[in-house]
Amino acid sequence: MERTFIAIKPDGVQRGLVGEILQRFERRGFKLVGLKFMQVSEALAQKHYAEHKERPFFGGLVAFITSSPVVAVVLEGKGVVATARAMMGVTNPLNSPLGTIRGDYGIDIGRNIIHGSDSLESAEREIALWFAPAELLEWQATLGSWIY
Ligand code: 3AN
Repeated sequence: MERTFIAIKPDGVQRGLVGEILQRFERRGFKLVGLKFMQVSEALAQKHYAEHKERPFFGGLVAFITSSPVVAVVLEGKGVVATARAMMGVTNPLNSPLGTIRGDYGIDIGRNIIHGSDSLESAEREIALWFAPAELLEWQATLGSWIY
């Protein structure tokens, strides 16, 4: 089943948006398979953003993502990579439609609340970078047996 990597960045955590963001993905029907609250190391940040190494904002990006804790998430479900991106909005919150996470809560491109993998290949790379295999849980809902 398809999986994606999501990070709620320091601005999302500091603004108290963790529950709101997780709730949107849960309500859409995606399944949590990995979830942790963590301080990002310089080394992890540099690897995660390696494709932006030559961009002028690279230093600021690494400094920001390592500045205070983030929530790292792996979601599973049909089409989750593209649908999670659609739910996030576009890179610049000001251009993100209302109803998206960035469009509802963001203003600044450097403080755009959330990261989500942009392709199946990125998802695979980012999940392996952020999570150890044992941190990704295989589980099934058994609601039918105890909700009446
Ligand atoms: P997205 O997160 O929408 O896939 P990318 O991969 O183009 O966007 O950029 C990665 C991150 O770099 C963005 N989430 C944003 O925080 C930051 N970023 C992108 N463009 C700029 C910019 N022009 N100025 C400052 N930060 C930027």
